[in-house]
Amino acid sequence: MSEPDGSPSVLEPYMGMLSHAAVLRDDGSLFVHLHPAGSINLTAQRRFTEVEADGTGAGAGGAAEHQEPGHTATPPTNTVTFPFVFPEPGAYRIVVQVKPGAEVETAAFDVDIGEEPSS
Ligand SMILES: [Cu+2]
Repeated sequence: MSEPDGSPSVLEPYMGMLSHAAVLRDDGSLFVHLHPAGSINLTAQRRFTEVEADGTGAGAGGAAEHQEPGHTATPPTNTVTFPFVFPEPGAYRIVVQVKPGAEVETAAFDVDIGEEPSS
């Protein structure tokens, strides 16, 4: 996220988290509330961490592994990422809230998750 002059916004935590997001499926069969560090259940969190660990091995990937949401000092950032695995193909809406200043801002993104390519 950026300021009008192009400089990176500094996101402020609110309600204890740097950002809040929701993932909804168009047929109403799924609603998940997410936080950047993951407020999802431990199994999903672990799965994500494993995926990350087995995957591209992005540098200091393991560092965030055992951080507890809301109990760690968050360095200033204008980027948030959410651990989430779409359970199945379909049309989803992702709603993300951040607080780059005094006001909370909300954005919605519609995504179509296709079938996994069969190998
Ligand atoms: Cu939240």
